[in-house]
Amino acid sequence: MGADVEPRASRRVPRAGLRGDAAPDRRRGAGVDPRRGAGDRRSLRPRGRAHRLHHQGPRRRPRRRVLRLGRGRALLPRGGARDAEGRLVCPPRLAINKIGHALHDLLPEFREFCRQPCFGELLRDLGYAAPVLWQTMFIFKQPRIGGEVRWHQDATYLISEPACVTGLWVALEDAHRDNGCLWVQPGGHRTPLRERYEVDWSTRTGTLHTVDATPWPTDAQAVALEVPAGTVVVFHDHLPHRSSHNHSATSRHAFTMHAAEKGAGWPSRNWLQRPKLGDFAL
Ligand SMILES: O=C(O)CCC(=O)C(=O)O
Repeated sequence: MGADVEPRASRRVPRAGLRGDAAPDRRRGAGVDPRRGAGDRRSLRPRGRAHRLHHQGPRRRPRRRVLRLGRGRALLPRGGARDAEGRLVCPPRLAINKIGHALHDLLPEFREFCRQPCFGELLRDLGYAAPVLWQTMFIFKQPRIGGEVRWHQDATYLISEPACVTGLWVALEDAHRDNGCLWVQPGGHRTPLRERYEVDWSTRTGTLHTVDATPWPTDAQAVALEVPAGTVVVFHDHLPHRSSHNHSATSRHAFTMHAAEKGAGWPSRNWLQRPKLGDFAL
C-alpha cells in the first residue's frame, strides 16, 4: 500500500460547503476537447439539479459535454469513445470516464465502503486529527477506450490551506502497464506545486495557472505502480502522477477518495465546494 507517504501531523483541515461547476479534467487536452457530438445520451439524461457538483468546463474554453445525473453525480464522457467528428463509437456505458464527486454522500454502497475503519485509521496514522472526505470518484478505464491522464498533482485541483489533501486510490481491478496503471515520481511529493486550477465564480470561469516551472518527470524518473485489485495507493497532494491509455483488452477501474483535515482552509477558488453536504468524517 502506498506511494510517497509522509506524516502530516502539522496540517489543519478545511471547512465544508457544496457547490461546484467548472470542473477540471486531467486528461491530455483537458478542457479543450473539441470532440463533441450528439451520441446516444438518452439513458444518461440528468434527473434533477439537487447538488450540482460538476456540469461544464470553463467558459473561456470549448465546453465539454458533462452529463449530470443530479444529486452530485456526474458522468464525464471519455474522449477516446468518440471519432474525429465527435460521434460516439462505442455503447454509451463504455463511454463513461468517471462518476463523481459525492458518491460517498449520496449512495449507501459507497458510504459504507468509505466508512470502513481502515481508511480513517490510515489517515490518522499519517497524522490527521480529524480527516474528512471531500470527494470520491469512480474512474473507468475501459479496454482500448480508456484515455491518458496527464502528469498532475492533486493539490492543483484541490486547494487547501495549508496543503493537506491525501488521495486514496483503490484498485478495483488489477492494474498493469498494458491497461493503464498509475505512474508516479518517487520522492516527487517534495517537488513544488506546478499548477493551480482556480475558478472565478462571478464568471464561472476556470483557469489552470502555472505557478512553478519545474518540469514534469521524465520517463526515466517515473515508476509504474502495477498493483493487484484491492490495493490502496496513498497519494501526497504534491506527488506527480499520471496514467496511460488502456491499450489492452481488460479494463482497469479504480475508486478514489480525497480527504483533508477538518477545519483547514478551503478557498472559494476551488472548483469543488460542499455547501450543502456538510463534513463526511472518516
Ligand atoms: O486512475 C487514474 O487513471 C488517474 C487518477 C488520478 O490521477 C487522480 O485521481 O488524481
